[in-house]
Amino acid sequence: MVVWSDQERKFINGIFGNLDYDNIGPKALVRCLVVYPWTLRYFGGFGDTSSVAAIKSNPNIAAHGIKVLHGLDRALKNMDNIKATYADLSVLHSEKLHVDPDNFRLLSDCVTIEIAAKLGSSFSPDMQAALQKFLAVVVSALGKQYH
Ligand code: HEG
Repeated sequence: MVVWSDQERKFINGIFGNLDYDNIGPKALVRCLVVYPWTLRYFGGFGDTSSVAAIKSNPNIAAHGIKVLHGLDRALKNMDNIKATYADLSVLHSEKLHVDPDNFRLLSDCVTIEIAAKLGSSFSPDMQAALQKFLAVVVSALGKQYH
């Protein structure tokens, strides 16, 4: 079981409590799709993704970025039981969507980068450590149904 210190909980709740989901969600997903273009394969039905400009201005991609980021809310509300919290979503991504689980980490790194870019110098190393620990637990839980 994952143990969270009071400081980690404070950092994580502080980051997400002040987060503009509608801004960071699309940016993180766009970054993932541009930097790791093979992740585009799951979004064939989302409309034009033929260039960086098209990906950036695609409303379906933006909406999905917001949805994914809100997908983290359930972990925030269940910090002490993240694995069970993602059981259904893990089954969906593995058995229905066939998303390669390596991609969870790529997207979560893009979330970290966008949060860092937004927070600038106030994004301290120990805040980053708490955020990346949180995202690593989410990634592990999402990958659970694969093994
Ligand atoms: Mg996934 C659907 C969350 C990574 C591709 N993703 C969803 C949904 C949520 C979610 C909440 C909606 C589920 C539903 O409709 O019931 N995704 C989520 C999280 C993370 C993640 C929290 C990791 C941080 N997803 C992820 C990655 C890919 C991917 C890395 C592909 C590279 N997700 C994907 C696709 C769908 C979802 C293709 C279905 C989209 C649709 O057809 O509407």
